[in-house]
Amino acid sequence: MKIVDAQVIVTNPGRNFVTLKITTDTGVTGLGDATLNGRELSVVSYLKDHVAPLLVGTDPHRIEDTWQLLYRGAYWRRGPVTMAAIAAVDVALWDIKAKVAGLPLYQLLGGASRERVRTYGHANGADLPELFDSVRARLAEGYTAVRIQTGVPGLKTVYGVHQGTAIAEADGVAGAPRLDQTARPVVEDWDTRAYLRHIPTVFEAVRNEFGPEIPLLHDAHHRLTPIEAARLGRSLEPYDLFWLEDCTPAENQDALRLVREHTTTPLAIGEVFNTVFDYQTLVGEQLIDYVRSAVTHFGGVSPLRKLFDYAAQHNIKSAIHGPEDISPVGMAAAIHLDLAIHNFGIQEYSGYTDRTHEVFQHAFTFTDGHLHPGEAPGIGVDLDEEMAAGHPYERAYLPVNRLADGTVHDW
Ligand code: CS2
Ligand code: MG
Repeated sequence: MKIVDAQVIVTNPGRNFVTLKITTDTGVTGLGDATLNGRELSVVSYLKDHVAPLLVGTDPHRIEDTWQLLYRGAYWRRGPVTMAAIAAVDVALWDIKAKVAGLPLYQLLGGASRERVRTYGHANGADLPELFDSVRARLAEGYTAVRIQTGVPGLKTVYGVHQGTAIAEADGVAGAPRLDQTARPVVEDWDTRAYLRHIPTVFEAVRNEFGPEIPLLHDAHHRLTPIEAARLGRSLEPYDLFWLEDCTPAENQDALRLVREHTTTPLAIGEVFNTVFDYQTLVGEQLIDYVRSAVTHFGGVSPLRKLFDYAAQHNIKSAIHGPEDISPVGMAAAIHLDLAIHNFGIQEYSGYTDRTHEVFQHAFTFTDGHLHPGEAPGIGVDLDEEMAAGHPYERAYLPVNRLADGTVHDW
């Protein structure tokens, strides 16, 4: 079997998605997600100009060899662009292998370790009444675990909440970071002291309203120093969080040691990480509880499986990044992996616009807050190319974040 074509398809059925389609001489095709939110076209070029010519003529069954060739052979290793491109190839090749075997991908990864995959959804509100409505909406959709993000008094716009309107309602997609279609980043504002004062009061109110059972999560989105993060973790302990996410910019892995020493709130990190090397200290010293990398940004199913096996030795669980900027192709790959591994924790899932479900027809299903990859051979996603072409790329940025004096802060 040989690869005869590798095409990159860009479509915007509500937001930009980049998909690699690999075609073989037997007519079997495979899809991989290469979406890097806000920097999409860099991965398109990486794939089209540099990777596709290397793939044509090679054996699609040699997934590990192709992965190593693209990773080591480029000499310039790691980084989000490189690893998103490699991820797309890896997932497309797994899709082909599983289709040839006539099995859903999870069967090739060891088979199901559970009946279905628990997810969490996003609840957002500028203030408590709006937040409570949003939590109720997620519960009504069937979610059994909810991430809580709110506005902070005195700040106009905060991550997860936009201009006094819960993003879920504004964009029709739960938790979607608002993209500025005029192609300038939205500027949000930030005050760490105000945030640290406010957040424990929000969790107290949510627990009073919704009770002790429901798992609650929170994303600090890389904005705190280690000592601030330690304080937040400690102040949230009475509210029994499922996790506190990205409490510091975690590329400094040593920072988490201090956080860990001061709080028993579980910690989740890693959506911006690309390789196992980003986790060496964090996993090796058991400084975190959940690894957050996405199939799409971590080089694919092959290396993420290896990370999960490494994490398992340290009692750390999976929590694959699954916002709506991971396409249904990347999401499907994640769900197969979730179903197969033993140390599954939870899967993030915010749903997609109706148009996205039309463009990417998928076998995976969402019922009662749980996902299942379905039984279609491969990863179980088909891309309607004609429809995709009807929704062309639009330049869009993620927001940026500034302090009151204008200083750029982590977003
Ligand atoms: C977030 C993401 O889902 C999450 O936990 O941190 O929404 C993140 O902001 C986006 O994926 C950025 O593209
Ligand atoms: Mg996050």
